[in-house]
Amino acid sequence: MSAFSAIGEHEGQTTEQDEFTPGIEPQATWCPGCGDFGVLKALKGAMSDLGKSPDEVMLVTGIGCSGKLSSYFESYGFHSIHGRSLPVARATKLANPGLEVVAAGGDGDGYGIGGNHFMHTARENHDMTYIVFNNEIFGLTKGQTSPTSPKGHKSKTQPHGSAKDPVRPLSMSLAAGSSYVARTAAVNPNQAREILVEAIEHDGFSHIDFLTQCPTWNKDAKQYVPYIDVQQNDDYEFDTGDRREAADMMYETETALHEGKVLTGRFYHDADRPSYGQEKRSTGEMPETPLAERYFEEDYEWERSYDLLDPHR
Ligand SMILES: Cc1ncc(C[n+]2csc(CCOP(=O)(O)OP(=O)(O)O)c2C)c(N)n1
Ligand code: SF4
Ligand SMILES: [Mg+2]
Repeated sequence: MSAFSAIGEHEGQTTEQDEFTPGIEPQATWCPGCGDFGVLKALKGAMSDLGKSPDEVMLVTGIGCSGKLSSYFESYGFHSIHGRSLPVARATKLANPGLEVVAAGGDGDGYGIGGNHFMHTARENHDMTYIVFNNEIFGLTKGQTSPTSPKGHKSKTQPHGSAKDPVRPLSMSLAAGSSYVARTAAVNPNQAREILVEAIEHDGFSHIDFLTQCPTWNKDAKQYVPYIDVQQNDDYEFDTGDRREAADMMYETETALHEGKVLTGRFYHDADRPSYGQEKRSTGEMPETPLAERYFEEDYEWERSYDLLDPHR
């Protein structure tokens, strides 16, 4: 039995064993009922569906309960600092384009302190998948109001209720330039797994707003059930390839969430837009041999950027 069986697992339940379960910390220590378990399970399932092995994947996380994902998932990993998973993920992809890069963090991490990185990584269409665990709260630091907390939400930092309108993550993502945008929920594991497969396969910046309930610090929050899959429901017909239709659907979805209706699914997909790496390769600015490979060549002659500049021009 896992040494961590008292936390997050029921007595007698065995730890799931697969190639994406690390030997060092096989059992996640999130609280019982935490939505983060759903993300871990869906990610393991998606990687297995795609036939990936741990040494083909790099998972970069921010700080928060969500940031622990990289400890519980077997692959290359980097547990970075609050709001900074995306710059690390971008550098990784540029240095080693062969790696499947996934970045993950919380709503505070990605839509608050790391909002600037989110906007520009989407704008530049870096080829990676970004999972935002959206529990509408700062979980790790014990329940403060986050950028996605609904207006009026009471917490230790906003005891009279938040006076702020929450951010609209899907609309923000589309406006910034993400080429794949979806929302799923931990309570919807099959859809989550399918969406993750699509997002990882997409060549460009894929953003998934992943609704994850926090039963410990956000007791007022919905558990995100019942949910509606917009692709499975005739009331929601729109073209995920049409920016205007996608934008209208996203706005409706974000408004509905705070009225208690949970809409999930694929919202936008532009399969034609070249990724940042493709753009750079087409202009000859990306080296033929990736930086990660050159690093191990002992006699490689390194160029400095100032060597490329003509000072008299
Ligand atoms: C620069 C910096 N500021 C603040 C913190 C403190 N801090 C750690 S996690 C966190 C918020 C976590 O909330 P979220 O990103 O939503 O993740 P969750 O725990 O809900 O998964 C904060 C404010 C920090 N670690 N670093
Ligand atoms: S505090 Fe909330 S988000 Fe963090 S592990 Fe517990 S239930 Fe999950
Ligand atoms: Mg959070």
